[in-house]
Amino acid sequence: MGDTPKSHPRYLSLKTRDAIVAGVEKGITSLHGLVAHGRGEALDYLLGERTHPFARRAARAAAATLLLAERPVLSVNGNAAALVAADMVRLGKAVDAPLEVNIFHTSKSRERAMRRHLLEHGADQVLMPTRKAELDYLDHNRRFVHPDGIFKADVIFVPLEDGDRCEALRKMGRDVVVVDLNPLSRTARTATVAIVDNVVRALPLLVQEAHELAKATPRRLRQLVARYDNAKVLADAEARLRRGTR
Ligand code: PTJ
Repeated sequence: MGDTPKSHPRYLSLKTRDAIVAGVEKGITSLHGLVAHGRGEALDYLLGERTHPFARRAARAAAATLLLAERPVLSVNGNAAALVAADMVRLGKAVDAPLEVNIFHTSKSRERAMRRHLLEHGADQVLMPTRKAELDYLDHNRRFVHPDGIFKADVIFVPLEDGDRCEALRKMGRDVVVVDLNPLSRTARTATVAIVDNVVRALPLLVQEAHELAKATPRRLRQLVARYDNAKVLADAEARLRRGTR
């Protein structure tokens, strides 16, 4: 995949780009996903392409929130499927949550390709959107959900997307854990927990946190959630972003 030598100073970034392009070629990622990825790259560049303490704090609270959930569901879109399919599967096993395909840019063939891709990466079960259950407050494709998945979930994990579904789910009383490189986005601002980091770094960290907290008592998990301050995390992330590469 690609022809980037390991010695290239931007090797990791270029390999991630190869993965998103491969997602488009495999019919998993939309062309719009390339544009979204470019925006993410620019923000990641300003964040120094590394995981900051504010993202670590959020990842810990995110893992605790998912472990405490009664019906957690991990939502997957075309970009997440291309970049972090194996880690999404690992996270699902670590917090005992099914994966559910949910995309903005309507395409049945892409939904099917994503499902195949997730199964190839070890998923036991992949829930698909249906016409039997719809989320409130949304007029587009992401409102169609699985009746036993997102529709009934108390906590939904949403890696990188635009914010209207996060807002809708919050209005419906659900907790939403997101990954988004943009601390100013509606997704990050309306989420219960926002991990401001690249999904390619945030997902392995989240899996690690979920494993580390697996044996924690519910009391300890509730403490972690209660002490978490999403507004502070976003303020720290924004301050870091504004400092840029200096
Ligand atoms: O597969 P679909 O049809 O559901 O479409 C998915 C995309 C991502 C194309 C769609 O949800 C979309 O258009 O999203 P936006 O509005 O471009 O928002 C994407 C957000 O994710 C932006 O805030 C980006 O900064 C952020 N982002 C992009 N790449 C990454 C990222 N955040 C974390 N890690 C990344 N690699």
